[in-house]
Amino acid sequence: MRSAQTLARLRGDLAGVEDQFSLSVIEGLSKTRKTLPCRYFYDARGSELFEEITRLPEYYPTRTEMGILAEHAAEITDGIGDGGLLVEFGSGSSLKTEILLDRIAERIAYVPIDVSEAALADAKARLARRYPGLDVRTIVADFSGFVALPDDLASRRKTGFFPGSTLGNLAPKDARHLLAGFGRVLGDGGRLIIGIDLKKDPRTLVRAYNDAAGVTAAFNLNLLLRINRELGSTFDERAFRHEAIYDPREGRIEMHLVSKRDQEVELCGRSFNFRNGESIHTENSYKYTIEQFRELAGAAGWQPERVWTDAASQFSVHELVWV
Ligand code: SAH
Ligand code: AVI
Repeated sequence: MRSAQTLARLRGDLAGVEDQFSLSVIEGLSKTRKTLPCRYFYDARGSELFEEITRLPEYYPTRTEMGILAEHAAEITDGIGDGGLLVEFGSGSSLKTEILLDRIAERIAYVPIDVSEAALADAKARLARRYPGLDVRTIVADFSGFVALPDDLASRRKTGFFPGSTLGNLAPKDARHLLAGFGRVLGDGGRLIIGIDLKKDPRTLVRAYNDAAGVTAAFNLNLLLRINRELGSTFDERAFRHEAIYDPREGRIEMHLVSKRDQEVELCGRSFNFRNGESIHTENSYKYTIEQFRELAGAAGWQPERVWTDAASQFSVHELVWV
C-alpha cells in the first residue's frame, strides 16, 4: 500500500480530474498492490453478467437465499405492514423482491436504490407489468452515502431489504458504517431484512467464484472493458486472467485480474505498468458465521431479531431492528 502522504500527493496531482470513476481507477492502480473498486462492475453488461452468475450451478447463494425467502415470506412481509415502505439497497434486477411483492404489492410502496441505471430501468418496467398497483420510485444512487427517500413517503413505516450478501463486498469496518447509515435512512423502529452468506468448505466457495463456464471471469474482465470504454484506456483484456482465492484468515473470497505478461496501459494521460503475474485486486466477498454477523449488526446499532437459514446452513437471512 502507498503511504497516506503519497496518496495525498497523488490526490493533489489529480486536482484536474473531475469525475469519481477516473479518480478511483487512477488511485487504485497507483497503489503498490493495485486495486479497483467492485461497485464499478455494474455497467449494463456487468449487470447482465451478474444475472447470469446468479443462475450458475456453482453459484449457490441466489437460489439458496430465494428458498429461504420463499419459505419465510409470510413472517417477513407481515412486518412490512399495510401502507409500509420497502426500501431495497443494491436492488439490481429486483427478482428476489418479487417473492415478497407477490404477497404485498397492492398495499405498499417500493423504493429500489442502485448505482446501475440500466438494471433499475429494466426492473421498473417489469414490475409495472407484473404489479400494476405497486407504487415504485427508483433512485439511482450510491447507497454508501445518505440517500434521501421521497418526501411524500418519508413518514411511512420502513423496512429495508439488502439481499444477496452484498454487504460481504465491504470490509467489516466499512460494513459496520454502512449498516449504521441504513439505520439513519430507515429511522427509529426501522427494520432491515438482510441476506448474509455463511462460512463453509473453501472448495464450495472457490467454485462459486470460478465457474466452469467462465461467466465470473467475464464479469471480472468486463471491468477493464468498461474502463476502456468510459475512460479511453488501452487495457487488452486478453492479457489478464481471472483468479478467485479464499483467504481463511480474513474469511473472504478475493477476486483478482492477473497480468499474463509485462505490459503498459495508458489511462487519462498516464501510463501504468504491470509485471507478469502482478494482480489487480477487484473484489472481496466476506463470509460470516451467524454469531459474527449478529455481533457486527449490534456494533452498528441494530438489534438482531430473527434469523432464517437453509437446511445445509449455506446462507442466512437476518431481521434487524433500529433502536
Ligand atoms: N440485490 C440483488 C443484486 C445483488 S448484485 C441480488 O441479491 O441478487 C449487487 C447490486 O448492488 C448490483 O445491482 C450493483 O449495481 C449494486 N451496487 C453495488 N454497489 C453499490 C453502491 N455502492 N450503491 C448502490 N448500489 C450498489
Ligand atoms: C453482489 N455480490 C454479493 C456478489 C458476491 O457474491 O460477492 C458479486 C459477485 N462476484 C462474483 N460473483 C458474484
